[in-house]
This record gives sequence, C-alpha cells and structure tokens, in this order.
Amino acid sequence: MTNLHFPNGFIWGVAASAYQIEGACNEDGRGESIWDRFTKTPYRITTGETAERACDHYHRMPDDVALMNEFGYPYYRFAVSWSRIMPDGAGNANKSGLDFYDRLVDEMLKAGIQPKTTLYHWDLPQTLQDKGGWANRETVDRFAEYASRVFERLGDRVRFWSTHNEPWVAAFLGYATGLHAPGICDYSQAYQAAHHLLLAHGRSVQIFRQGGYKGEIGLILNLNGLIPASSSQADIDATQRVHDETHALFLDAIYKGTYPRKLFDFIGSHQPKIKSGDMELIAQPTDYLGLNYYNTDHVAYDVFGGLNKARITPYSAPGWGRTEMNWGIDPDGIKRELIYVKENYGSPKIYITENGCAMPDIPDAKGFVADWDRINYLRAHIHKIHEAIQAGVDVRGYFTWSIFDNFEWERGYGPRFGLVRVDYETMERVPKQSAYWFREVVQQNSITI
Ligand code: GCO
Repeated sequence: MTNLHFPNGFIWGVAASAYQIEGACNEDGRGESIWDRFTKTPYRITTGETAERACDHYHRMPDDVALMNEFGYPYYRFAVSWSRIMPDGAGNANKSGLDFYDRLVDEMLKAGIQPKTTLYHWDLPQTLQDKGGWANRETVDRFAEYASRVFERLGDRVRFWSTHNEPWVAAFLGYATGLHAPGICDYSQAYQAAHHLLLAHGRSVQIFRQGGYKGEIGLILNLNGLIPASSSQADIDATQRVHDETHALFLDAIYKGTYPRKLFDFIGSHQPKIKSGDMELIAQPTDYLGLNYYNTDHVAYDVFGGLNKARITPYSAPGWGRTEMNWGIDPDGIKRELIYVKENYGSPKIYITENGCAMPDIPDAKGFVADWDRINYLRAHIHKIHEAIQAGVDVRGYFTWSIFDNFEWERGYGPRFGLVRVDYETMERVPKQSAYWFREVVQQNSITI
C-alpha cells in the first residue's frame, strides 16, 4: 500500500446545486424557474417527479451544514437560485431569498466551512424564458443585475465564486436536444445561448472586479472524455466536432477570445450572432478553471447523429464498467482532460469542481450503504489527479459530487450520487461508507492505493 500525498493547501470539498436539493419552490417569494415548468410538463422527467421538496434543504439547512461539519469537510460548493433572488428575473430583489443564502454562508463560516458559490446552475427564471431565455441577448443584462445583487450581499464573506456551471449543458441540452429545461430543439438557439452564457460570464467577472471584491472567480466546464470509436477518418472527424462543441467552444472563447473556426464552418447558418467587443468581454482573465469530469464516450460518425453527425456510446476502461447513469468509467480520462487544458490553454489554475458517480446503493435495514464501488471510483480518479499534478498540471482542489443524493434532473430521484443517503420519505440523512472514506482523505490530505 502506498500513500499518495497532495500538496499543502490542497482544497477538499463537497458540492450540490440549488434546484437539486432545496425544495420549497413556492416559498418566501421564490419565483417560477424553467425547471419548475419543465418538471410539470408531461414526459419530460423519466419518473414524472418534481423537485418541489427535493432534499428539503431549504428547511433543514442548519442540520445539513452541521452534518458537513461533523465530517470535517472544509469546503462546500453550493449554487444560488436566481428565482429566489429575483422572482421575475428582473427588478427588485426578494429579501427572503437573499436572507437564506446569507444565513447559509454564516452558518458555514461558523462551522469553519468555506463557501464556494455558483451563480448559475441551470435554473433560469421562467419569465426570462418567456422572452427567449438564453437565446435572447437581454438575459445577459438581467444576469448582470442578478450577479451584482448576490455579490453585494455575500461578497464580504464568500471568497470563491463560479459564474456558470457547465454552460454546454445549459445551452445544448436545454436548447438543442431538449433533454433539459427549457426543452427546446433548435441548434441556432443553442449556439446563441452558448454565446450569451459566455457573455454573461464575462459581464459578471467584470462586475466582480469593478466591485473590488476579494477572492477568486472562474467558469466551470464539463469536460467529458472523448475517444474515436475507430481509426477511420470519419470517426476521428466526428470526435473532433463533438470535442469542439463541448470543449473548444468554451475554452477557446475564455482563454483566446475566439471560437473554433472549423466547427463554425461546419455548422454554417447555426453560428451565433456576435457583436463587436463581445469576445474581449468573454476572454477577460479569470482566476481559475473549474473542471467537472465523470466519464468517457466513444464517438462514431453517424449520418443520423444530429448536427454533428456523431453517435456517442459509453466507453469503459479495461476492468471498469458503467455507472447507474450508464456512463462509462475511465479514470485515465480525468488525467487526459487535465493535461489537455494545461497544454492548450496556458496551464491555468484548476479545481476539479465535480467528480462522482451514481451507483446501485442498496441500503441495509438502517439505511446504511456500504458503497465500496463509489469509493473505488473516487479513489481511482483522485489517483489520476495526483498523477496529473506530478505531470505539472496546476490542480489546487477537488470537490466531489455530491454531498447528498438529490434530484438528478430529467432522471428524477433514480440515480443517487451522494456521500450521504437521503430517504425521500422521511428526509433522513444517512452517511454512506464513502462519507467516512472521504473524511479520511480530507484529514490525511492523501489517498492510499
Ligand atoms: C452536472 C451537474 C450536476 C449533476 C451531476 C450528475 O455536472 O451535470 O453539475 O447537477 O447532477 O453532474 O449528473
């Protein structure tokens, strides 16, 4: 057995998002979000479930923070719900909404837990969607107002900010495949949404700097592994297109102020409208990149494969299977993504802002889950991050997804990603084996392999 130590000051934390855990969708003046509307639309959610109650975190917040404290997790990454702060997406802020996050931050700091706050984790106010949502440029101005209010209220205590979580998901699952809210299937809107999400990112970074707030701000991207399904040129080209859409579209924009030319030639009339000055705003310096990594896909050319003419199937590394999401497990993938970012984008400071898995999670009579499969997954990925650090990648921290089982978007409450099991009937929280294992990792600042 070997102990692999992480650099001094390496940050360990757990993560969740507002919509997936809070519940209380109609309380204290919160407005309707696109996910409230989407979950109520027949056939959108596989299980027909909504997030009206979710983990009831809105009411149980002090106990939830106490639980994280009991486990000694030093950082907690949470998201603010836009429609709690600005119920109509514009105009006056809702005091009770801001108060909730204010109390959350105070509660965390009292417990010695540092907040990492995400401004946008997919829950756009419905009133803004009624005017076109992210495909409408006006949403960028509304986001700037919202961001200002959150900075004003929490900026004296939060030192660690993310603008958007996974803008690719918000743009492409929301507006191209329609798998996520608002459920639109239109590639032109998706590309326009991606551009506006990036603009909103740039604007909020600018507001953060102009406000003189202390701390770090950055963008979080989901960088899945992508491998051509064969050595044929058609599969290699298809992989490149998917890569450009999911990776380069965002990374080139924020680090180089450009969009991938080849991809834009390929998508032709679906290209977004860009105004002069936009790319400069998007490319202004950030303090770090947040990297979410879960799985790897094989990509093959397929004439019926949507705009990219690509078919995606899970790839599992030898000896590894798939998760409950049917995602292929490939621990090496996280290292490849880290090295790719280092080599192509000037070696930015990186935090792994999400990594984790849904597993079968069979509870015993007391609700305890001995989730050694999840532990194996986490250990293998953390090991590869360690290797990436040895190879010179500037990784400063690791957040596991998620602290709790929660509402897994279009899949309802089926897949469970938590270190802590949630009984959705009683709302009881039962830490899984992985919660104890992760506590050790944090305490020792090392893993044992
Ligand atoms: C994401 C989101 C999370 C998901 C998680 C598992 O990265 O997709 O941030 O909200 O729940 O990734 O799918």
